Parts: sequence; C-alpha cells; structure tokens
Amino acid sequence: MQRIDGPSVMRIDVVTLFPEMVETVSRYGVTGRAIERDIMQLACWNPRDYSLDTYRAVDDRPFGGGPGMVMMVQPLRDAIEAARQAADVAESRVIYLSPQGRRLDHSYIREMVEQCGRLILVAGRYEGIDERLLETEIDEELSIGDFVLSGGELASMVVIDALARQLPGTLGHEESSRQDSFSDGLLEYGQYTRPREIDGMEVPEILLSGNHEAIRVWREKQALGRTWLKRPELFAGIELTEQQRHLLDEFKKEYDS
Ligand code: 21W
Repeated sequence: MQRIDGPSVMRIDVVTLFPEMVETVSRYGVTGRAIERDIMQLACWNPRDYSLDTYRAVDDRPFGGGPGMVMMVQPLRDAIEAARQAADVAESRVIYLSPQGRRLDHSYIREMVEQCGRLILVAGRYEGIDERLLETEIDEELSIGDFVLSGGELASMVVIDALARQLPGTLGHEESSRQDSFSDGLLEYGQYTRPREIDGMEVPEILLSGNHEAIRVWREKQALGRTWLKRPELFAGIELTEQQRHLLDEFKKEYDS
C-alpha cells in the first residue's frame, strides 16, 4: 500500500536487556496486527549478547561512588551498531528513552511517523547509561512523563503502541485514528451503548435521533466542553474555528445554568 504521509513500512529496533518484554507488543491488539501485516517491523537487540566480558556483564559501578549500577559503553554501543547495520536504510534516528528527555506527546508521534521509517529505541536499566554514550550514539532523549519508571522498556512499548495506531492500514477503520483524542488537540466526547436506560440514567436523546449532522455537532460541542472542564490548558496549543468557539460558548452557558 502506498502512503501519502510517510514511508510504507516503519522499522523499529529496540536495544534492551529485556527483549521478551518488548516483544510482547507483537502478540496483542493493534500493535500485533501492525506487525503481523508487516506495516511495522520490530526487532530487539540485547546488549548482553554483545558483551565481551567473561561474565557477559553489561553494567558496572559508577565512578565517584553512589548507589546502583551504570550501563557500560561497550556492550550497549555494539548492540546499537548492530541495530544500525541491520536495516538497509542509512538514516536512523537513535532515541534514548530517559526521564530527562523531551516529553512525548501526539505531535512527537506524528512527527516520527511522517519523517522516519526507521527508529532505534534504546531502553536503559539500572541507573542509566554511561554519559559518553549520549554524546556519541544518541540523537535525542525522550521521556513519557514526569514520573519514575524502573527502565526504558515500558516507555518503548508506549511509543511503539502510539506509533502503530498512526500507521495507515493498522486500524480496522482507516478513519479511527483521525478521530482519536488529541488528533485535533481536544479530548473526546462521551460514549454510550446499550441499554438506553440504566438505574434511571438515560442516553442523551440526540444520540437516538438518527440525525447524523446534529449528532456530529453535539459531539463536537461535548469534546470542546470536556476539554474546557478537564484540560483547559490544551486550548493554548490549538486554534478554534468560528463554529467551535460558538459551540464552546453554548456549552459554557448551559453548564453555568
Ligand atoms: C529512572 C533511569 C531514573 C534513571 C544519579 C544520577 C525511560 C523513564 C525511563 C530510570 C533514573 C521515561 C541517577 C519517564 C522514566 C527510564 C529509569 C535516574 C539515576 N542517579 N519516562 N542519575 N520516566 N527510567 N538516574 O523513568 O528508563 S523513558
């Protein structure tokens, strides 16, 4: 399939001490389907396989003392180099998953999908990697939020999942990722399914009307209203249309009354 907004297949190499953990994404849901359909290719590289140490060590004590261990240069550098050489494309963006990185958001994911058919994700363990690797091997650092994880694997899986749903052909319905929350910078409208009434709580009448245009407008208004209530700071990053401003004003009036 030819894509207008990026390469036709995305290849992701993950450098990790726990490849089995990362590879589980290929067994489930949207990521599983993307890999099965060869829309996304995933390969893992274990630094331990590249360690030249007698005991296959990949970590060592930090110079200057202090708690924990640091990932050594040699095994990690060789694993990253093996990953680089594994794909026929010369250009690959090497991203180190780190609490000190730029914060992941939807625009970051879109950017990766649009300009990069090839990605190497480096997941750290212990207290992190030797600082000299950052200078020589890493193009950028990426954080998934301001909280502390025990390693980069879950973060790499978050990135892989978010990327997979942006690749055309991955989702059952081509439209559905465009309708995702954040694709227009807003939260989503509320959803309802059967039964029509439960414990006295009714489904909003308009959703039963069959009037598709009225439903679309109502949902847009709900999306705007919920964003205003729950994540008002999101409005700083988007520009509302005339109609959206009108709908949000209506929502606020109805909310106040
Ligand atoms: C957590 C590694 C804390 C290193 C002295 C100097 C990847 C992550 C991670 C981890 C430290 C992401 C130290 C959000 C995250 C990750 C493991 C601190 C110790 N001592 N996004 N440095 N949060 N975390 N280093 O934790 O690998 S993306």
